[in-house]
This record gives sequence, C-alpha cells and structure tokens, in this order.
Amino acid sequence: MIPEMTEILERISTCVELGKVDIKSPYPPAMKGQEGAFELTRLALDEGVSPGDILEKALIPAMSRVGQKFSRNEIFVPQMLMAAKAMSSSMTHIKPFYLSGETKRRGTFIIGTVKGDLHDIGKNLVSMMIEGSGWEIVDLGVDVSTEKFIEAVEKHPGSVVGLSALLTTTMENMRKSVEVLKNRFPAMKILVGGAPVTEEFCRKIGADFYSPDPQGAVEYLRTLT
Ligand code: B1M
Repeated sequence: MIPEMTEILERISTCVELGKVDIKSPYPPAMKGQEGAFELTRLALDEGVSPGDILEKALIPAMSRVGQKFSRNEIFVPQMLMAAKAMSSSMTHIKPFYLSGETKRRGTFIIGTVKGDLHDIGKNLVSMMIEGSGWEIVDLGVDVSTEKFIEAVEKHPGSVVGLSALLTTTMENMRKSVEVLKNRFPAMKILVGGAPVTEEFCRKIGADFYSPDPQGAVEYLRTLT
C-alpha cells in the first residue's frame, strides 16, 4: 500500500479512537476545525482505498484500542460513545459498497443484539455484510427480547437467526433466547457472535454456529443455500 493510503487510514483510525466525527464537530477540542472520520473516509474511498481496508485497518483497530483504554480506566462512557459515533459516520460511506455486492436474495436473516445489551456496531457490521452477500435482513435492533425474536421468525418462516452479545452479563440472555427458539423452531439455524462469545459457549447453549467476525458468518450462511 502506498504511503499516502497508509497515512489516511491512520488518520481515520485516530479520528475514530478520539471520537472526531466530522469537521463541524467541536469534539475533541484539540481537533476543532479539522476533518473527521466522515470526511476522511470519503476522501480515502475517492482516492481508491478499499472499503475492506478502511474497515479492517482503520475502524476495527481503533475500536479495539478504545476498548483497551476503557478497560484501563483511561477513558469513560462518553468518550466511548463519541468513538462509536465517529465509527458510524465513517460507515455511512462504506455501507453502500457492501450493499451493492449482489442482488439476488438467498434467504432471510433475522438479527438482533440480545436483551439488556445496547451494543450495535458489531451487529450492524455483520448485518451489512450478510446483506451484501445477498440475504434479506430483518434487523430487530438492540435489547431484543426472546418474544421479539419469536415474532420475527413467525413472520418470516424458514429464516436464519443471528444473536449478538457484547457483555458477559447478557450472554445469559443469549443462552435463554437460544434455548426457547430451539425448542420452538428445532429446524431453524441459529448463529451467535460478539466479543465475549466463544465456540465452546455456542456449543454449550445449543446454537448452530459461532463466528468471531462478519466474514465467518457470511461463509456459514453460504453453506446453507
Ligand atoms: Co461498552 N463495553 N458498555 N459501550 N463497549 C464493551 C463491550 C467492554 C468490553 C469495554 C471494556 O470494558 N473493555 C465492556 C464489556 C465488559 C464485559 O462484559 N466483560 C463494556 C461495558 C462494561 C459497557 C457498559 C456496561 C459501560 C457502563 O455503562 N458502565 C455499557 C453497557 C450498556 C448496555 O449494553 N446495556 C456499555 C456501553 C457502551 C456504549 C453505549 C458507550 C458503546 C456502544 C455504542 C454502540 O454500540 N452503539 C460501547 C462501546 C463502543 C464499547 C466498545 C469500546 C466497543 C464495542 C464495539 O463496537 N466494538 C467495547 C470494547 C471492545 O469491544 N473493544 C465495549 C467494535 C465492533 C466492530 O466489534 O462488537 O466485538 P464487536 O463485533 C465484532 C465481533 O464481535 C463480531 O463481528 C464484529 C466485527 O468483527 N460479532 C459477531 C459481533 N456480533 C456478532 C454476531 C454474529 C457474528 C459475529 O452472528 C450473529
């Protein structure tokens, strides 16, 4: 990759890490008046940087650094929120690339973040990439109760369901939802993911597949069609 491209990826990553959304955003004060994640992502794409590189080399590492700083009590919830906002502003440019991938729908994929959990960045990435690989998406959002999953499955028979959890505390709600869904719809495939979820946990709760990332989810769904 040419140095200018590496530099722009680093700038995007810094904007996300520090929560610099766009040029108008006064936060963080030290970056007032500077371009933010929104403008720099547009610029990077216009200069030929691939959406995949922006995602994997700028956005995801930035969020991972944010998480590490949060764990060390170096930043707090408001800073995390600004980082998430900056990441979302960058994603507005990236999303259309994933959506233009294929047109034929392979099936319906219902996705949601489990009850009690408000994290949606990872879920949105998964949903976007699955949509880009040809599935119709029913996104139930965050804090999704088991009943809401059931209603969606009844409305879309034959669908595959994906559950995301980002908190160790909400993994228990994932377990409960999977248990109820499997009892009610035994043939339905359930995919689980999210930072604290593991292959072992997936097996233990009776889900069909665990993926640590969106690509694994896309590949699994490909095996079903
Ligand atoms: Co929160 N948070 N957060 N947070 N937050 C974490 C998850 C945490 C690890 C931070 C830390 O302590 N280091 C920690 C959880 C600790 C734990 O449970 N062990 C934590 C905490 C504690 C909390 C609060 C409790 C903080 C508080 O209020 N005291 C609170 C809980 C609120 C709630 O949900 N009820 C909270 C709140 C928030 C914000 C609202 C401020 C914000 C979320 C904004 C939003 O999502 N709209 C936020 C953020 C941004 C984070 C971190 C920094 C980043 C999460 C993220 O978006 N990562 C996070 C630390 C971290 O993970 N590094 C943290 C980027 C995203 C691309 O990755 O979501 O893992 P991820 O998704 C990946 C994979 O996991 C996978 O694909 C994605 C792309 O690779 N994947 C799937 C995800 N879902 C999948 C589903 C699949 C397949 C793959 O199939 C269906």
